[in-house]
Amino acid sequence: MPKQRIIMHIDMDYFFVAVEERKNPELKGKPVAVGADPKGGKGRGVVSTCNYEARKFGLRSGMPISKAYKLCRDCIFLPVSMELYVEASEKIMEMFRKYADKSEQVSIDEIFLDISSKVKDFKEAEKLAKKIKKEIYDNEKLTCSIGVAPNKLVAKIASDFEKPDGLTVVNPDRVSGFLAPMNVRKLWGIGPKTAEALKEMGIETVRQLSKAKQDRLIDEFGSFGHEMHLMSKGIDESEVEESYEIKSIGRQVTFQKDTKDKKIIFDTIDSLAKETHAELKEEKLFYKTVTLTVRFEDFDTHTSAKSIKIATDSLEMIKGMAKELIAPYLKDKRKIRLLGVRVSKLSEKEAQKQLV
Ligand code: DCP
Ligand code: CA
Ligand code: CA
Repeated sequence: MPKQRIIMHIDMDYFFVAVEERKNPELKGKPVAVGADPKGGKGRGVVSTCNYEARKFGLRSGMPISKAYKLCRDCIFLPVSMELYVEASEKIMEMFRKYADKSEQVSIDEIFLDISSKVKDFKEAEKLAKKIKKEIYDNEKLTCSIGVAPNKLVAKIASDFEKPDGLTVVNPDRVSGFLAPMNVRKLWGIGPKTAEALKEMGIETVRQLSKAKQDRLIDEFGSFGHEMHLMSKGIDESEVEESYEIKSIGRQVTFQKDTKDKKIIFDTIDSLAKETHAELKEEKLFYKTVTLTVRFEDFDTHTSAKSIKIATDSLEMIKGMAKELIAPYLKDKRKIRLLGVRVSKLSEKEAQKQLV
């Protein structure tokens, strides 16, 4: 029998607004939403998320901002500061990853950790989950909800079970009982349409689904019927797959003295490209986009980028593209203060090889 896996799923609580509250503690305890400007109820766009105080008024992610405004006039609406959330996310994710054999970040605020070899049993896993929650709170002043289970499917459902600031551990022998009373919508890939079709078959809960004949499900839903049958029994063998967290690699340098000297500029591009390329090779990655950053002596900063269709790991290409990108800036009267070279659209393989 394969070794019992222990999987943890962590999801941050009301993430965007939590980060806003941390920045401005006066927001705490008040209904707050992040999203488009409601413009007195006439604004367009949607709510990205809101805190639990705002949820009491019925506000939800994805809700039109005009409707949110009608539901709660006193709600504080903030614009989306994506960079702020990305920065917070990167820090938190790095903290989580160190506890896992393998990790898989699935969105800006959630991650799966395979902790099978890091802990002896589910009791130890629970202790680790508490430790992680404390560490995130102490260091980042943010709360999260954690689910621990024998697989990803159940861990994800468990993290949602006692939100916010929750911790739910589902031992292997508790899996069936845990899932049984839940609505089938909790399972992966079962959206409103599938749920409606199941309802017509008299199936609303996971327990009812687990009792349905597999053949009947396959007749109705094809191969997904088979997956549904497995999920209803709490079976999910999908692995925690390391995803590449590295989004870009680059180097920049501020000159000792602002310069317009072409030789110095080109030599600097060459050495920035070389360092960037070395890290790229180390990570065994390929890129499609090269971005150049130029800051002039008056701090006016420009970035421009060039992309190629097929991913490569060529050093010459980084140098060449960066030099093409610098050309228009060399015509400027001002001296250059800082130069940066960055590669992005990273992948693990060359595009050509991916086709095979
Ligand atoms: N988000 C978004 N638009 C959506 C849903 C989410 O912009 N329709 C963003 C804002 C959220 C973040 O993604 O803060 C994470 O989404 P979650 O679904 O995990 O929701 P929250 O973290 O906001 O709340 P919860 O406490 O329910 O997890
Ligand atoms: Ca969340
Ligand atoms: Ca989430």
